[in-house]
Amino acid sequence: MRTTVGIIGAGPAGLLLARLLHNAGIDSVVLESRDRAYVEQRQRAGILEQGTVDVLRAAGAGERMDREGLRHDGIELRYDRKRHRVDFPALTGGRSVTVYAQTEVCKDLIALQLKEGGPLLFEAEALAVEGADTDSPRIRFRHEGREDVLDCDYVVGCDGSWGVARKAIPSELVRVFERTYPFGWLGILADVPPSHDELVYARHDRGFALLSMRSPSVSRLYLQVPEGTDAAEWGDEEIWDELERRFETDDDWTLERGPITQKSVTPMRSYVHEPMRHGRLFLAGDAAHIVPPTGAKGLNLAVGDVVTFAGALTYQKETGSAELLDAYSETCLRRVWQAERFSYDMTTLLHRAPDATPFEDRLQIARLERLASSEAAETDLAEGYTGFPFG
Ligand code: RFL
Ligand code: PHB
Repeated sequence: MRTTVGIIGAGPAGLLLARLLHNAGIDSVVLESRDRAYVEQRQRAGILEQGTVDVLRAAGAGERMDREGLRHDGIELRYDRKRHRVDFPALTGGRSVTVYAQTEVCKDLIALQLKEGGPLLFEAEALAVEGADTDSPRIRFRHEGREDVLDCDYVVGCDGSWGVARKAIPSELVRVFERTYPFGWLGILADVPPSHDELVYARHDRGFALLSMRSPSVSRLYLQVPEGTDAAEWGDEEIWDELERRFETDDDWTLERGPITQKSVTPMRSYVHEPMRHGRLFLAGDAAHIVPPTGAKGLNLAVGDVVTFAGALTYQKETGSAELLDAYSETCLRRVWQAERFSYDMTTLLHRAPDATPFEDRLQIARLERLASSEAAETDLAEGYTGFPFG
């Protein structure tokens, strides 16, 4: 098999990249180790930045998102039993975000790819990338019990945080920047209308809590839990009781309960792999960087990377110049580090570390009070949340 761009991974990064290349008249093959149902049902991100929405729409993948996605013009910060709303359009010159689940983005892109795009092979596991620093890199992969080779002009590793692509970059050229957090998120899906029409980010002495949603009838909620927690340790009523405590306010706001249909724990990590390119191998999305989910940035960063790659390759095709491809890593990393900073700030603003001192507790409250009383501070949050420009 041979193609122009070999793409490893059919998460949002790989699927959108295949779509963007198809629209630019560049052929590609996507190799995905899991089956289609698994990829379509993996519960993850929920928030699309304005820029991501614009890209999906322009790529012809926005039809259902435009019908079913929920536009959100703000979030609520909750602390000390008080509520403070951050109004995005007012602070950012009209920007907002959209609640449309990653599962739905993936379903839409898979359907389009199978209908109009190049090959998308499920249960095709990439084993290694070879010849990254030559003009003809290859992906060795296993599909239907056989080993095969995909010869490419370029390889893009969109294979997530545990992928194989980045292993093809010689370790002496790599720098990894990393931080783990001593807590994780217990996430639930519940068949109950969200108790608030916008997301609620709550700081509480017992730990962080987040109220989000998947649709007008399905809530998505998260609780900060100690690192290493097993979701099975938490009973359903116990989860609701704890959420209720952390969201409590002085007014008459109440949390509606409903049947919990899914429960899982996500660890929290910040990670950046530099560089994001070696020869003709490019890394995109979680394969190159991880952010803790507090800033809702992961999927949006993946979109930024593949938009940058598709633009650079198109430019090369049209002008013969590899200038933008050569600048890929630097271009992406500028945006990545802004998102790392933002996600770290949101995480440390709202989570309670197990060894937090009373001094740090007071500082968190002071930071929140500052956000609630200064338009400059609030604007900084609104700009970060609605997203930094691509490219
Ligand atoms: P993915 O989605 O992990 O996809 C990688 C794909 O590669 C496949 N793969 C391989 N295929 C072939 N051969 C191999 N050797 C392979 N190894 C792996 C995998 O099966 C998979 O299909 O990475 P991608 O495309 O870079 O997308 C990144 C996003 O998934 C991720 O950043 C977000 O989900 C992060 N995230 C959030 N991002 C947001 O922008 N907004 C949010 O609100 C948000 N909330 C979240 C999140 C992530 C969470 N978890 C579970 C980590 C909430 C949570 C709880
Ligand atoms: C989600 O809905 O899954 C979600 C929303 C906002 C975040 C993280 C996750 O910051």
